[in-house]
Amino acid sequence: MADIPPTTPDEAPDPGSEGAVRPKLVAAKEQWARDGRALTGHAADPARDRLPPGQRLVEDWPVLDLGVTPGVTERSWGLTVDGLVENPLRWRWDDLLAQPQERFVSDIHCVTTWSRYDNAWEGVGARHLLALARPKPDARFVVFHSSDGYTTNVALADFDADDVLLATRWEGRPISREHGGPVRVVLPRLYFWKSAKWVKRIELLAEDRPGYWEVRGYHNHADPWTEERYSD
Ligand SMILES: Nc1nc2c(c(=O)[nH]1)N[C@H]1C(S)=C(S)[C@@H](COP(=O)(O)O)O[C@H]1N2
Ligand SMILES: [Mo]
Repeated sequence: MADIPPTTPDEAPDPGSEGAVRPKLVAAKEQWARDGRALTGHAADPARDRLPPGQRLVEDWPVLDLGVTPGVTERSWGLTVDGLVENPLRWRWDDLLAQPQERFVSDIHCVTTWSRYDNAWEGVGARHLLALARPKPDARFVVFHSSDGYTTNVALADFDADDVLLATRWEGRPISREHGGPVRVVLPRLYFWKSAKWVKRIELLAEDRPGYWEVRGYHNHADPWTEERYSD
């Protein structure tokens, strides 16, 4: 993948963001990737097992991010869906709320080994968004861009699933700012770093473009059931 231009790792955070990227945290996570931390060498089957290999169950909900917290609010939030789509979208908060709202309960699996069961999410379904935006025939990849400067990439086929949401609510309450509110992606079948907090742009592409962790040793696909934690 050396010839694929990586997403600018440090897209500028939006004005009004607080904090700064924590270099020690980034260095530690890069080291985990080099060490192959938490790899068990076993796969598991989501049809039979609940906990993916190498994971442990937690009851609380840890906060994990680069250390930059955007100041985005419902009033200031905006989303662009662009790139290879027939109908680019530009939504403000009211446009998002005007869409059909879906609920989905799913488990979180973070590559740092915690998993959390039964998270009740509410928001707009990725399939609904894609039906409005209409990907062009050559669109095959998606990059999520966030207000803190973070990016992450997935295959369009992984975004285009019935359990993927642009989530605004968790357990019946607005998603807190530290967990990516007002709007975050929830893509439960992949490790949680693919679920962009504070999402502001969804870009559809013909070629894949690795995001922040994907250029720092983390797996491009990130299936927890086959331990796609790190790139080779
Ligand atoms: N915008 C943004 N989204 C992000 C991140 C980030 O740093 N910035 N970190 C990712 C990682 S590594 C994880 S594990 C989850 C953590 O989400 P949480 O803090 O709500 O648990 O968010 C993911 N999405
Ligand atoms: Mo993570």
